Amino acid sequence: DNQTVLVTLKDGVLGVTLNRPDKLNSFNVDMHLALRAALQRAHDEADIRAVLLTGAGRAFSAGQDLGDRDPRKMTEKPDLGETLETYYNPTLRLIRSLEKPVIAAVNGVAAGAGANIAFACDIVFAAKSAKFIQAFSKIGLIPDAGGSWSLTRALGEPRAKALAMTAEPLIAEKAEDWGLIWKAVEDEKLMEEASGLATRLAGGPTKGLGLTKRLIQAASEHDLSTHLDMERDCQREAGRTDDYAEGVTAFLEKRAPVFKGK
Ligand code: T3D
Repeated sequence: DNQTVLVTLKDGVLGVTLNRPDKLNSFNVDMHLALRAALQRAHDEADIRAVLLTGAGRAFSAGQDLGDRDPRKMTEKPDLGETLETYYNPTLRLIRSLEKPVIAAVNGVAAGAGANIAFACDIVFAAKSAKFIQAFSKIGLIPDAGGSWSLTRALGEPRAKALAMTAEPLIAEKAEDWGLIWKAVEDEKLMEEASGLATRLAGGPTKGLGLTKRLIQAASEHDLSTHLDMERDCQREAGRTDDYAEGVTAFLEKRAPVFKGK
């Protein structure tokens, strides 16, 4: 079976596994399209309330499949702007615009666009043996898949520049210390922890979580006053959900809430 992305749906969690382990889950056109279809499905189906993204084998993803970029087999120089626009950028936009939690379980090395796709996710767990590599500078490229944006926001210019220019591997525990990911966990606990949280969030107040994502992503674009207006509007929406009524009722009845995601 040569599916480049494996998809499961359980307890409201869409499990998405990048599946080209022999190539360290590097991206070819098939894998791009399959990942995009899975993310689009998460947008379209109300019973999907969280996404869990991981990789098969020993890597999360080694970024672009460089076998598909062999200059010795090309007659012209490639237009990589076009490939970003056609393949990487739609995926990045789908992850960021999905108003449901997207959790990454980084099971091994995440290099190039592979690292930056992980950083685009909402909550990133990484196995302690995993490392993140901004491999681009080794081959003369710039950090793409949102990396020059997400690294700078999370780390500030000094660390973002050094990671990008040196391509030095960043180990999972340091990525956690630096605030680039949520948690580095023991390798054997990775999937248990990440899927445990995905399942918990999939049973959460999906609308409220989605509005929370929207607000936090917009925060750095706004001044406080503009953002207070946005919080007002989002809270108005959250306050009208069935889940809010359920949350307060459950609190008053001293029981656990049962959220329906609307
Ligand atoms: O082109 C565009 O559309 C623009 C977009 C660009 C986005 C990008 O992501 S550019 C960056 C591309 N990625 C890289 O430059 C990373 C290349 N890979 C590595 O540096 C290393 O493989 C790793 C640090 C990720 C892992 O090292 P290691 O020593 O654990 O494994 P390895 O032996 O290097 O790799 C194992 C196999 O996977 C090997 O194949 P083989 O020899 O066993 O048949 C290797 O060639 C293959 N592999 C690893 N990464 C890629 C790859 N094959 C194709 N493309 C790869 N990116």
